[in-house]
Amino acid sequence: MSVSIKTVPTKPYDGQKPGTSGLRKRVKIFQQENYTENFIQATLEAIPEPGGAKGATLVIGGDGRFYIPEALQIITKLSAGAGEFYASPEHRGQLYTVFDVMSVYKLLAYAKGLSLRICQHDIFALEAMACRVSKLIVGQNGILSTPAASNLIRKYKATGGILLTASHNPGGPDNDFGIKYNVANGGPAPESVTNKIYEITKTIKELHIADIPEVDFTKIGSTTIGGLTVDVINSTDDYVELMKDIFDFDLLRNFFKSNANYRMLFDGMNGVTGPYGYHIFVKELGLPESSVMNFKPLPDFGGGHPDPNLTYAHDLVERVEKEGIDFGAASDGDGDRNMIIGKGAFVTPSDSVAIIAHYAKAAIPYFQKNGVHGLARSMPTSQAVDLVAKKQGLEYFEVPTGWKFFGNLMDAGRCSVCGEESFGTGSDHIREKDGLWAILAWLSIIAYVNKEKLGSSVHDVLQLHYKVYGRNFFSRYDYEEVESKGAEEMVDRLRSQIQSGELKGKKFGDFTVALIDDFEYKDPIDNSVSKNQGIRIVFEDGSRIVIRLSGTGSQGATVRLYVEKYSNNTAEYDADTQKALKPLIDQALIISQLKEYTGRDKPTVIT
Ligand code: G16
Repeated sequence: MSVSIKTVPTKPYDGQKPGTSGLRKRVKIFQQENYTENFIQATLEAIPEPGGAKGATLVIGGDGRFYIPEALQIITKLSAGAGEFYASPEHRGQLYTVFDVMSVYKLLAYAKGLSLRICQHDIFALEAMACRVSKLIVGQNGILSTPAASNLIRKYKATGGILLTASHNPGGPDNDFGIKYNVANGGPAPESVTNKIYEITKTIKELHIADIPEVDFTKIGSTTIGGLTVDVINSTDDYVELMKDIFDFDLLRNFFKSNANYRMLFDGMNGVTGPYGYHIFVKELGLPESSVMNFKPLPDFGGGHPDPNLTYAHDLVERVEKEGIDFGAASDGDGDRNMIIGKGAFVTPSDSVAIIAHYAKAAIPYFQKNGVHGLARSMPTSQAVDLVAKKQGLEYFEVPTGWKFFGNLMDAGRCSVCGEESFGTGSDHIREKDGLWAILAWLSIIAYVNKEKLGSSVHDVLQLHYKVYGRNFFSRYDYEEVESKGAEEMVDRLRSQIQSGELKGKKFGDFTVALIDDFEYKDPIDNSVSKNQGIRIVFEDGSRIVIRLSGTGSQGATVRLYVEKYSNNTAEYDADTQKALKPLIDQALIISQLKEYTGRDKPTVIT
């Protein structure tokens, strides 16, 4: 099939800088003329060497949100058109045919010394053929959870992937859309790539769009358009196969069978994990369909906010308490976050990673086979996992917020389990955090502790852990969509206090400041340095507060205030988190002057 490439003039848009995890904006912004096209073409151009987009295989999919169907067609047309752009920049603006197979044959014949006539047109064609994206692997209906996409990139040795998601942000015509690029290791692109994308978006002038009919992504199968192959695949199969390799599904099935009264409820929050959860819990583990709720991906997530925390997953929380369900779990819009609860028990993500690390080798076949080589957490995450690492004699790392920072450590074999306070938990089986993996890890732990002591609950697992390690009380206060100016001034003021050193040694209530800094991270593998990653105030008793601005919001600024206090007083292990942290939170508000700068006297979400 012959494909013609249209060269379309475009103009740069401001603000196409990818944040913590890709570009996230309101749908209406993405719908502006060429806004999405600019960003996609910039992404294709920024694909790292060797190779760049030339002959690339890209995994494409998203969380089912509004505007994905349109974005899929845009990606296909730009992928089919990208080659010409790279091949012949000096010929930009020309409209000509590429992938004319006859032209290519003629040129090859010419190269071999045969006397076939060849014209300039044929040379363009050959150049283009050598340079464009060669294959897209797309989840059926554009559905791929973020962890499933990471797995596919690794499994099929793809060049990278374009993920269409704004994660936990609400969807629909008036809400958010997002695009992020993942590299060959399956993880989010590092800053070197995202910065390059941003630079290209600032100067982009032309788009190179293949003039091809729309591709039908509803049907599984393979299509070839010019030199581009589009494989539409089943969205869940490869991922479920991976989970079956990692966990002992027979053991889990037997656990539920022999504990017929043990009830679990999974909330897909009408995000992408519904079909994956259904496949795993209902089809594989044999649980009744009533064990899964909100399992149909909807373009607007059913009007909900697909963020698995106590505020937004309130339907699940309510049902677990009301119906006395033993194990409750939820995942976010794109399936990389998770929340674990039990009757009367909420597992903070910080505790979750520590507990999974503690039981990894005992309860999960993947770690029995591969070992546990090191642990890691993001800076604001509580230090509970550090305690596990110390006890097990493992290396551990504190990285900035953003899953991309774990990638190098995992690739170097120095990190096996890691997590973030933002409901992200995962391991080196892929290079994204993985909501369903965390839920299966917890079910494996529950099955394991029940072997030792029948009837052990989520609450019991927490208490057992605190008895060994002590408890790191942790909470995060989010102030969403505040005015950016006030939020930035608040952070600037703290930064100037770091410079002046005026807070060091100062007493706030019962807390004396031991250290204040703006977190900086030097990657131990590639030595890259990431500065200004959050204000850290550590007190003499080891308690800490952290303040940073979110990199994932789409409107105004979101201030995140994190507080942590350690206790090894057994009498406190069952205490209410908010009560235990109140004195520290009060001081955090005084030190930051958050109310004065943002005008908010209450957070939007407390986790
Ligand atoms: C993304 C990143 C996470 C990060 C989270 C919150 O998660 O992948 O690493 O912890 O955002 O970031 P911020 O505090 O800057 O908003 P997700 O689930 O939104 O992709």
